[in-house]
Amino acid sequence: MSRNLRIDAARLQDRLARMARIGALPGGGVCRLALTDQDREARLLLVAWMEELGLEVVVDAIGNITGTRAGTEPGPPVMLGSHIDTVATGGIYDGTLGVLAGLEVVATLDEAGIRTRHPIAVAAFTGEEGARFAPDMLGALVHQGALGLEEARAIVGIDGTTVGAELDRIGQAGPAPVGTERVRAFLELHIEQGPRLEAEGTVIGAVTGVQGISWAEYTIEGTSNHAGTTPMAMRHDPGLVAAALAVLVRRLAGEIEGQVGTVGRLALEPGLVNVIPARAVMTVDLRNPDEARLQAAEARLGDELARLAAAEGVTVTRRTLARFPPKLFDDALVGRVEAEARALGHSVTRMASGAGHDAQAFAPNAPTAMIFVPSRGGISHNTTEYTAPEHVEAGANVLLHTALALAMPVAGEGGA
Ligand code: HGY
Ligand code: MN
Ligand code: MN
Repeated sequence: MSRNLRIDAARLQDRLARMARIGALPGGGVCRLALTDQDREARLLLVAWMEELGLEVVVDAIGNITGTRAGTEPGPPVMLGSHIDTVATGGIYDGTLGVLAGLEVVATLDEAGIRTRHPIAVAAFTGEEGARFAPDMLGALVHQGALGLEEARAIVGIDGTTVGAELDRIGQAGPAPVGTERVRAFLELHIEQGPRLEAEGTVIGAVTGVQGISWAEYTIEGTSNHAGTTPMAMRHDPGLVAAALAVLVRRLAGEIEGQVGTVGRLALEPGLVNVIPARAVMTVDLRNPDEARLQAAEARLGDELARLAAAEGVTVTRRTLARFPPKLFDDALVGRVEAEARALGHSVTRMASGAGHDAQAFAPNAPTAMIFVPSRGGISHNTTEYTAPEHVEAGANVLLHTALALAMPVAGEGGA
């Protein structure tokens, strides 16, 4: 009977629309940077929805929010998690879809009167994006003990604040301990944020893992001087080296298989038309599904940057912001996602994730898998991010049935 169970698509769309009003940008999209007032408002709404659903809500010391639906047996939950923080020019689906679809799974099971042997938990992790406070997946890493609480609280953001100060300021440091909770399995529904599913006309991605991520911040110090009077041979211009580094990042992406590279932030100081910069501060995001190739890209970039800096007579300081090797998900659980998608009549393909996700923090400790749905035009981290309602519904139904299979419905009850 539970095979016929389906989520309430309109209710899920209503929650997405309500959440999208928090941090809404004038032209569309949202800005809910981690631990800002907008993030706090979203957290309060999420907790209110969890309480309406009768979930046992726990907030841990790094601000991760977990709402748990009891099973007939105690024990580690099947966790459906993602994030509700966004980048500054974010869409309404990145992260938020996975958390609200988790609530929809709970509401659907409640309506059908289905109990499960194992608990089902819905989780929203602090600071997944890493845009304000690096690294990304910060809250999930602390939750799983891969990053220490005090180390995380001490992280300084792009605006000079710290995680701890902002967490305390918005009153989101909870009583629950971190680092020790284990789950029975971890599932994350997420938009693909890339072009593949749409290009192939496929509705569901059964995600096999996440590619390696290397984030670094470079501070390049030179000699500030007059733009008109300083002979070119006398210059020590960090702006030149920064520009050459950005061109190098693009070149590496063309030369190393599977490599992508991005310069997302670049600031020149003092940043005036007639002043040779004193300093350039920039970020480089390198990713590759293959660890050896990612290391080769890092080494090539380091070597060429040293040569550029020596030639221009500037100094370079590198600060690692995030570094994750590629992570594989649980093959059997990926297969389960495929099977549930097919049973629901959806096309499905196995694929790797180009983006980082909270799921990768759980992969070493529990069977973990992700479900992707298409992003229109492959666009994300952009206010025009969009996923069609039928794809939202399909993904949430795959999440429902995969979660139900893992949490094991109690026979003979409700829709079971
Ligand atoms: O950058 C990422 O891959 C993720 O969106 N945090
Ligand atoms: Mn995300
Ligand atoms: Mn994102």
